Amino acid sequence: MISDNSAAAPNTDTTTTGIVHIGIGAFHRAHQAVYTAAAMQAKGGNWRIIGVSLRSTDIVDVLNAQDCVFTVIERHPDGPKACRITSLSKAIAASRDVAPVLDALADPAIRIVTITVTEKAYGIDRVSGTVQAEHPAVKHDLANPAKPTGLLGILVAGLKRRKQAGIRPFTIVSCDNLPSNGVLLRNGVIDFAKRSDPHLSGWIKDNVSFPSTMVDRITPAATATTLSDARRLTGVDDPAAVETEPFSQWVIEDDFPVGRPAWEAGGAILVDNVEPYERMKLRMLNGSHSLIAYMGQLAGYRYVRDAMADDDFARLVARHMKNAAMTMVQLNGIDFAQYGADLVKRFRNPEIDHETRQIAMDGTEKLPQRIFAPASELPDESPALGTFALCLAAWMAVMRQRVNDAKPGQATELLNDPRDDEIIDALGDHQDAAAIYDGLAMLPGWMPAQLQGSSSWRDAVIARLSVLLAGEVDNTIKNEACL
Ligand code: CS2
Repeated sequence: MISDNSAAAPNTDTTTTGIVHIGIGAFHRAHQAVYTAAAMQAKGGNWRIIGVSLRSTDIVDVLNAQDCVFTVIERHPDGPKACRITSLSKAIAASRDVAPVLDALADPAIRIVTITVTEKAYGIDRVSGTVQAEHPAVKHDLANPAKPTGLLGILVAGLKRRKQAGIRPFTIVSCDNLPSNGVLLRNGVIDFAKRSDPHLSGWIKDNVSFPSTMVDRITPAATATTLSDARRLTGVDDPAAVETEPFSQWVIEDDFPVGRPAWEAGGAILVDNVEPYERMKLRMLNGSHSLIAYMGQLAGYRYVRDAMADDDFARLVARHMKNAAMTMVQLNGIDFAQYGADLVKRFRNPEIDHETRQIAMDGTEKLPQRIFAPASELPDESPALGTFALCLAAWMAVMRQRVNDAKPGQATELLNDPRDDEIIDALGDHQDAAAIYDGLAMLPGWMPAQLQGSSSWRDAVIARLSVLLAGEVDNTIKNEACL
C-alpha cells in the first residue's frame, strides 16, 4: 500500500473498499489516505477508499487517469522522501453526478465515511448545532433532497438509502479543524434530517456514530516544485502529488460500531475523549497559525518559516502559545510547553513553503474556535488577552488593507472568505480603528456575546488595530512579544 521512492503497481481492484472519503484535497491525500494505507499494509482489511470531490472535477480526472495512485513527499531536513500511496480506489465528482456517490454510500461494504471539506462547507451553526438554512448548499439540498450537492444533504440522502434497505449505517468521521467536530456534525445531520424526515432523524440519533477526531499535518498547497520533486524521486509524472511535513498526528475517539481499519498501525492514537487534544491543537497550533498568517501578511512575510526566522516574531508566537495554554486543562502525558516548543520547530522547518496567504483564508470560519473561544475563557482583565486581541486586530487590518488595495470589482475574490460581502459592507469607508472594530464585531452570529459586551476586549483590539493601520507592524510585533 505504500512504497518508498518508487512507482507502485496500479491498483485496479475496487472490490475491497470500506470507506467513502468526502473532500479529496491535498490534506486528505497526505493524512487519512496514508494512515489507511499503513493500516492495510500492517493488518489487512477491506478498507480502500472511494474519494468524493464535492466541487472540483479536475482532481477526480487526474486521479482516475492514474488509477488513483499518488505521491506523498515528506519534507525532511535532510531532503525529501517520497512514497506512492495506493489506498484510494477511485474518485467521483459529485458536482457532475451525485448518483454514484449515493450508490457508494448505500453499499453495505462501506462502513465509514470520513470528511475533509474545510470549515465553511458544513453549514451548521456552531452555537445552536442547527443547520444554517441560508448556507447555499444547505438551502439547495433542503429543497432538493434527492439530488444533494453539499455535505449534509449527501450524508442524509446516503443514510436514508441505508435505512430503507435495512443496512446498518456507516460511521461518520469529520476530520476538519472544528471544535468537537463529531458532536457538531451529529447535531447538523440530525437537524437536517428532521426537516425532511423525522423518522430518519430518530434512526440516525439512535444508530449512527460520529466519533470526534483531531487531525494534524502541515500540508502546503502543491507547487511546480512538488511535481518536479515527485518526478525526480519516483520517476513518475504525478499531477496529484502532494507535499507535507514529516510530522503527522491523528487522535480518534474509538467508537466504530461497524469496524475500522487498524489506523493505530500508522501511528493514530485511539482515545475515549478527543476534546482536550482538539482544544490543544486548535488553540496552540491553529491559533498561532492564524496569528502568523495575519501578522505575517502585514509584515510582508510570504511563508510561515520566514516569519518564524524573525526572532521578535518567533517570541510573539511563543508568547501566544503560552497564553493559549493558560486556557487548557492538564492533559495526561502532555507537557504544553514541550508541545509549544515542538510546534515552533515545525513552523520553522526551512523545507516547508507554507504560505501565510493560504492560512489567512476563511478567517470568519477559523477565528471563533482559534481565538474567540480561548479569549472568552480568560478573565476580562488578563494580560494574556493581548495576543488574542492582536490576532483579531491583524485580521481586521488585513481585510481593510485588501479592500483598500483592490481594483474595482476585485475585493470579493481577494478577501477569500465566505462572508466577504458582509465584511465589505461592514468596513464601508471606515478607516479608523474603532469604526472598523464596531462594524466587524457585529457580524451576525460571529463574535461571542461575552466578548462583544466586553469593553476591555474592545479597547485591547482597537488599540492594536490603530497602530497596525498606522503601519507600525514591526514595533507591534516587538512590543507584544515582550509584554
Ligand atoms: C492551518 C491548518 O490553513 C490553516 O488554517 O492552520 O490547515 C494547519 O496547517 C493544519 O491544521 C495542521 O494540521
